[in-house]
Amino acid sequence: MIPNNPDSRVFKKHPLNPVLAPGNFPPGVMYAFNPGAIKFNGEYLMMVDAATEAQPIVFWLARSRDGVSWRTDSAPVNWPAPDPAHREDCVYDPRITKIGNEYIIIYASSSEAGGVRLGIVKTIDFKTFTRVSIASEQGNRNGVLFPEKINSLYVRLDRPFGDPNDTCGMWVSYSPDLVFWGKSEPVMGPRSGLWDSLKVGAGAVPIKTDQGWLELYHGVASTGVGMVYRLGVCLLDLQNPARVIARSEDAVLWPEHDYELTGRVGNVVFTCNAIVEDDKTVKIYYGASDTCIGLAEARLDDLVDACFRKNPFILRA
Ligand code: BMA
Repeated sequence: MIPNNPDSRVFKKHPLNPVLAPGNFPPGVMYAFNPGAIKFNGEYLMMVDAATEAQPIVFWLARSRDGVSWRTDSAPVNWPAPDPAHREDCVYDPRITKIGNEYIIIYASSSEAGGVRLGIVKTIDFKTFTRVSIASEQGNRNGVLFPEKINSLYVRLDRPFGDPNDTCGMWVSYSPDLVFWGKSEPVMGPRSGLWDSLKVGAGAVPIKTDQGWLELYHGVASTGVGMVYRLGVCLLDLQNPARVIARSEDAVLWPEHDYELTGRVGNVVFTCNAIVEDDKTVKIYYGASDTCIGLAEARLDDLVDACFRKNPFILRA
């Protein structure tokens, strides 16, 4: 497929995409996608969803000096034993937030008996991982921890879906200790007629800017070929992140190439990370078709501007 005018886009996809694929892992890994990513010890580090044909997903680390060529560990992460109250059968979509010298990972903890909940695990060295909590009721995922406390409380975005009447939107919750969570309120929901009309959920760890918290989120539309996952941006109030300051009308990343259109689940681009470089370039390592990982880069200022941009083709009253 010939992409439409890639030069004018906010995000530029790397010409060597996908930069990490199942073939880079030891045999048995069939799909590698949706990593958390961060800079650690002067290198780029990804914690990847690694799935076997048999379905369960484990987390697997990959490291890179230049952010483009990656080497994978020889074995999956030594994940802590499940919480006795919630037996994990499967883990996925880790988001890594650094606070002080700790890396706090919020992920989807799924169990046949207990449904999908948010799990929290922390590490300081990416060798030993310590369980903090199972931090939600059944029916929640896409948990993302802000990089600093607001009004002395930890803050997270999440996506409750336990109630069939829920509109599958993004919420915010607060905690004094990463164990007890509350003060929950909705942030934003799907928008009828747009690319995010079915569901929206948090993506990357929010980036602090002068204009607000920049959040890269995923939006889903239901189409004739099934669900399509794209990425968009919004700005949230620095002191009250439930208040949306601006939200892009257009998606900033969407599936278009073969590796994004077909795979374990086709028509998906999905991010759990955004790395801000010193020169204010933002790198994201995005899952493509739940199968492999692409790299895309944007200028931080352009992402903030995109939050305010209107789509010229929408008919307005
Ligand atoms: C979401 C999550 C993601 C996945 C996406 C598309 O609900 O499960 O891990 O990438 O669906 O399949």
